[in-house]
Amino acid sequence: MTWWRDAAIYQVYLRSFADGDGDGVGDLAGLESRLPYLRDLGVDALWLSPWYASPMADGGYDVADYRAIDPSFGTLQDAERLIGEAHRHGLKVIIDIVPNHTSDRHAWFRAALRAGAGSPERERFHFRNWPNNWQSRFGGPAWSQVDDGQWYLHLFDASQPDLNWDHPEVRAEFVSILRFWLERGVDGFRIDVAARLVKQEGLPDKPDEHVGLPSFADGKPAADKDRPEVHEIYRDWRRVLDSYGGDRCFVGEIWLDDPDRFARYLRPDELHTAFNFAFLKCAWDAGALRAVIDRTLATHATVSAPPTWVLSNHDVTRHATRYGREDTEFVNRLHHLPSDLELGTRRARAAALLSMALPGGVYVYQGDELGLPEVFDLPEEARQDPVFRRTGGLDLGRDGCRVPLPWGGEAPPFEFGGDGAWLPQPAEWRELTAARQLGDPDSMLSLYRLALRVRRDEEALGDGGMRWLESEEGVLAFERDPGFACVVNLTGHGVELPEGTPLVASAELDVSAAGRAELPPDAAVWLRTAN
Ligand code: TEU
Repeated sequence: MTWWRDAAIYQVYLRSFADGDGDGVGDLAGLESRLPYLRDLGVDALWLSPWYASPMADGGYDVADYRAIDPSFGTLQDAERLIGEAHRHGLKVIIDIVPNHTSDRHAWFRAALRAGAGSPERERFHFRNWPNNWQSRFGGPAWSQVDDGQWYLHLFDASQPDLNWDHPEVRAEFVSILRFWLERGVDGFRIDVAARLVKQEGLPDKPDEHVGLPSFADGKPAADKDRPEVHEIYRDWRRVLDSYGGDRCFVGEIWLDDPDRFARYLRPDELHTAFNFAFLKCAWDAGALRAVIDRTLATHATVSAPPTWVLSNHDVTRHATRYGREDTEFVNRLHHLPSDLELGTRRARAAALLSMALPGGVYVYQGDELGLPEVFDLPEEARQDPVFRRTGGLDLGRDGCRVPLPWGGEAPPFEFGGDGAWLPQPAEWRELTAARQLGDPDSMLSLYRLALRVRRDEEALGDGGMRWLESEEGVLAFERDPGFACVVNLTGHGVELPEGTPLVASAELDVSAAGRAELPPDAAVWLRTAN
């Protein structure tokens, strides 16, 4: 049994977490000062979004130097201290690795620009004399032209040139980068766009490529995705990782809809875990959720990998907002749709209990524990996501889920640090600060703290199996041994609970005169059952 099989992992989006030096941008000093908060929240590990030296054209997913920390976050020494301090607080540290592309400021890309067409320096990237029809995931063509007329491939922003993974130097370099950080004590890596990296030889046109807005509906193998050779890379990486002891792990960011293709990444000699985006994308609907849960468990059983349960991250509209919409089907474009935040919050509370009760690991994106909603009305000049720019504002992009955390106080920046945060926080967040919620037993934060503590203490939770209990339509009820049940009510009316003692409830239970407890709509409860 290893920690990553059932860990609660908290995603830190560093520049929006806590600002230690007062420049309005989160940093390592800020994170270090909040480690007690994270320990008390009850999570087991942190996943830090990229902290490397970067021009921040894509929030750090554009890496200029994989062995240096961005000065806005701190120094390499600060990072080493952070790893040690996190460990001292009982928290593992997973860092982000971005192997599909570098920044255009990376030494290799600068050398490639200087050296010119036909040079060996250009072979580490995908330079050609003419583009193909591929589109960027952020909108617009996936090719940009350089001064001498050649084009280079970028599946994301033009500032993120794709590396050529057929090049032995690229492969060797990433093994060396993994070693660099393993030697500094990191406990694992989150692999950015893990199914990409390798491209089909000759970079042929894609038959079904369409010009348009970015989309998450890209779950199919293609010339630029899920190539068989990518698995060789992870087998190599796994050997390297395992040589540092068996307790470190990989988590893959894999947007593939086909469960069998997805599971191939989780074979015993590849990645340990991957984000469950099928769950993240699922509507707030009992039938749909049950189908996703069943499929997830079946898929992971074939490879003995633990599932993960993810509700939000730094790329998607926050789930308190998504769940408050009339139609909770996941939408690709992050446009503002009307959302009832009270309803969304009630459902987010229930979803938290559901995700933490299911077998495997669970992810908490910073701010989930405060019930933060998506922020739509950001001033245009504050927006930084390249998606916003590349789509000419037709897609608002992802800044709205990256607004800095409100820690305390009555007005922005809510003790985030400094005079103002890099993205302005809504004034209403005074109701949602961590400080205020700590003092309120009914707050989202109090629910997360209680549930994570129970989850940690409760033998039945975490890794293992589950069994559906009989229930009426619209109710999810399952048992985890021994004697632990979770019931989620997605109907529009109260439902009678099975016998048992409530341990954690997302909403107040109605107790009838006859003594039987009723679970209100859009609520969940954990019960200690008789056996
Ligand atoms: O995201 C990969 C990705 O393809 C999507 O989640 C992307 O955000 C979406 O298609 C945009 O509409 C990863 C990172 O999580 C993301 O933040 C980075 O921007 C991206 O890779 C590039 O490194």
